[in-house]
Amino acid sequence: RDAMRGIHADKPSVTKSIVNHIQTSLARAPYNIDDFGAYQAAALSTRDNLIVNWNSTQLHYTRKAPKRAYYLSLEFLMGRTLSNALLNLGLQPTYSDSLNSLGFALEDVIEQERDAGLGNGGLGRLAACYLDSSATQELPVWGYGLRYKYGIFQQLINEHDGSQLEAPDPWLEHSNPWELPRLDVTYEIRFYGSAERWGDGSGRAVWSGGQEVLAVAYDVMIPGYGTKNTNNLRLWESKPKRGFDLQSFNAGDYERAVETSNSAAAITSVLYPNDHTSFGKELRLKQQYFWTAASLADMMRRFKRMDKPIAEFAEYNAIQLNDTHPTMAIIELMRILVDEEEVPWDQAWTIVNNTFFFTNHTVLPEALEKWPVPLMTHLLPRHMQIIYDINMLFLTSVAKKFPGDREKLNRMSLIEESFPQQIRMANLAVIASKKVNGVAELHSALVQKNIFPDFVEFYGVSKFGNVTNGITPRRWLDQCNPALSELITETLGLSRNVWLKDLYKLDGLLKHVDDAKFQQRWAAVKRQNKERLAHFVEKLMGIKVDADAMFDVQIKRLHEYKRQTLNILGVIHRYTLLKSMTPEERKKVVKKVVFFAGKAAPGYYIAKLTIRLIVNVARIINKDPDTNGYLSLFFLPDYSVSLAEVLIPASDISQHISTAGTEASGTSNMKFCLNGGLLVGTVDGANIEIAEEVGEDNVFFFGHLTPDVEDLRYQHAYHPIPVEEKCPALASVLNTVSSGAFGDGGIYEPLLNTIRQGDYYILTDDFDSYIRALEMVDEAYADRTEWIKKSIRTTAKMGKFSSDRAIQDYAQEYWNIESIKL
Ligand code: DL6
Repeated sequence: RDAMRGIHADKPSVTKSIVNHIQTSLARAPYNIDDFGAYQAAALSTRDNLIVNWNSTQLHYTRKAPKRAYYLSLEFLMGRTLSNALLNLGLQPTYSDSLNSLGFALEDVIEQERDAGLGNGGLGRLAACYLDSSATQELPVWGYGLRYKYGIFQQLINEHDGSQLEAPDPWLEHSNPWELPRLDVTYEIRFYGSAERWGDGSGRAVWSGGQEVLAVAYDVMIPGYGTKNTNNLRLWESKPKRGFDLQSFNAGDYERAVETSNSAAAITSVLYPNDHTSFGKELRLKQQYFWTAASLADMMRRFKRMDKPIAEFAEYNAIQLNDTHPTMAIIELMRILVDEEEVPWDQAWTIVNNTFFFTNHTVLPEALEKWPVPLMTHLLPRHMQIIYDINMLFLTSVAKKFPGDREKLNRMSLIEESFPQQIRMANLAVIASKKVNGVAELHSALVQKNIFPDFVEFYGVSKFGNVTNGITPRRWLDQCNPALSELITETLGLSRNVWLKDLYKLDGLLKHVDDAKFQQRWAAVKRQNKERLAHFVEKLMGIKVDADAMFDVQIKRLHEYKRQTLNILGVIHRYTLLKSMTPEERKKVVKKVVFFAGKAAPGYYIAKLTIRLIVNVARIINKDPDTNGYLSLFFLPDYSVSLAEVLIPASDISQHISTAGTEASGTSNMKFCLNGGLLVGTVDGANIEIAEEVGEDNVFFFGHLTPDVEDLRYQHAYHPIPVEEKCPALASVLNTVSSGAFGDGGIYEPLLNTIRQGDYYILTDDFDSYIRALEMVDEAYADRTEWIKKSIRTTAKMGKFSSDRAIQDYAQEYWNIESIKL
């Protein structure tokens, strides 16, 4: 049947299709092809298969005309596609066989693919997991994003001083086999110009003039696992509407002639490399409007083809806002409804209110987006009018409910009365959305209590909810850890298809926890993954890594709140202790290899200084003959999805040590635990729910709790106690760094001073209990059998953290959509 549908599913037809692509698409001779050529041909052949399923799915959705959900995200951190596509199509063994017969190994071919790095970190990777789960659950969900020409920058480490350097990521340099350019799907997007109100009380206006830019669609196929359903991620590229300005060209002014076309193309040229900070830059607002306007025009076109009355828009469309970045979509939908569809204002607002859903992903105030009113007025004059109108009506209703409470009006207003005035995008997202959610229980509670308390009071608590994040077990177990997946399948006695789609089935491992043979096999898989990582590091850095040692991993964006600084100071503490021991004493210490990886935003000085400290501490420790064999340290450059896929299966323990109440959820914590790694962490984000599932005796918790943090900060600000007094162990580590043990200590003073003065992220208060937690980790690791049991129990209880569960929560509780099987 597959062959009849045009799918290459058996070895002869796969081989034939690969050879065909080598000869035709690549115009090369099959005997003269390298691994990269083999990757290109295998990818094109896989793409043929995806296209068949994708076409049938889209046709099926159009025929069935169900309610659809759209996931609007400025970031989709997809990583590599070939291995994932083959896994989801169930064709990995066939392609492996075919490539073998052509003289290639699938593993080497897969390695040739460049990561699609269209995201900064957790928020973008979450979006990618949700696409995988939506397709797997056969839900009619599309993603909408931007096709950045340059993804997240490439991170290099300066050989001389150990600091981070950034280089561009031209990921589209070689053509991208996973996208389908849709030159037939284009929209004209306007910027600037002027807006004239009709003045008839209808709220309508005409927006004209300014600059028009073309949005061109590129479709990325998203195959579900174990289903033919293949969803779509539509990414927009900006192009000039007309080639270049011929008049200027003819007059000999070539620079001017290409100026407008360059400015149009610039909109989608690069991903902003900051997470958790908003800088209010014009180009970023242009990106946000360009993307949301093109996406809404596209949805509207699709809806109109259904021939339904416009009043029913929200019955057929749900739009999820991934953080505040897509909030302009709200205003754009109002504009389309009121100005173009002539829907009365109140009815338009009701439609908007039933269409949008908003997820908040951080409590850090610097991430709450605000746009200067003068910038919005200049760039999008009609949208500014609409924002004023919404605000006026909203504040009237607030004033009615809370008469005389001016302070409340000030706080809830969409406009902040600063100089210049600023538009508060989070407030706008809340008032326009049907539901607002956080991404883990604690975070959702903080969203209600600390970020939007006035809105909870105004609307009632039912508007606010929680959807704890999840991860796809296809990529984050089966694909990155095939040996463990195999062992689980065999032990559960279930087909892989079953438990990978119902992760709660992992629970069945519990009855094997005490089986010595199973424990040995479990340990052997971990060992194999550690050797793979050791090999990788040796190849990359030329240093041998002892796979017998405990592997301790912290991989995430560099940020003060994530406290990589606490970790590196802990490493220095351990190193100093080891140095002070006799050789005999050292032999009793658990051997440990510490890995860090992560990028710092290019303008984030303190985060970059932390990287520099880690790299320079590593240089000293790794060549110290006294401690060699007991402690080594690596900073692996250029963290990416693909690097995570090697690191995560190899970890014994991973660190998730944010100041309590600052990490919204975290998702790498889930990935480590799913792969049988244990967790040392604070009582924060999803760590809490992981501990609830796996049992607190399988997690190493430490540190102050969220309610203490405010008080401690107050204390630091008004009654500071010197570090020497509060935490002598930490003071001694800080002095070691200052004294130049890891290169010129003066360089690190600004970093150390964040702790000595103010200590906003409360390292002084948590250091002792952090070190105690690490000691407990050492003790637990010394008893290998108990450790392995903990590891098995942890994996067994990870069912809740599948992104399939999370996406079902959204589908049922928020979007109200149903699956439709192809
Ligand atoms: O929800 C996904 C992810 C969480 O797991 C992390 O805890 C959180 O820090 C991250 N938030 C962001 C915020 N960026 N913005 N805006 O990336 O979201």
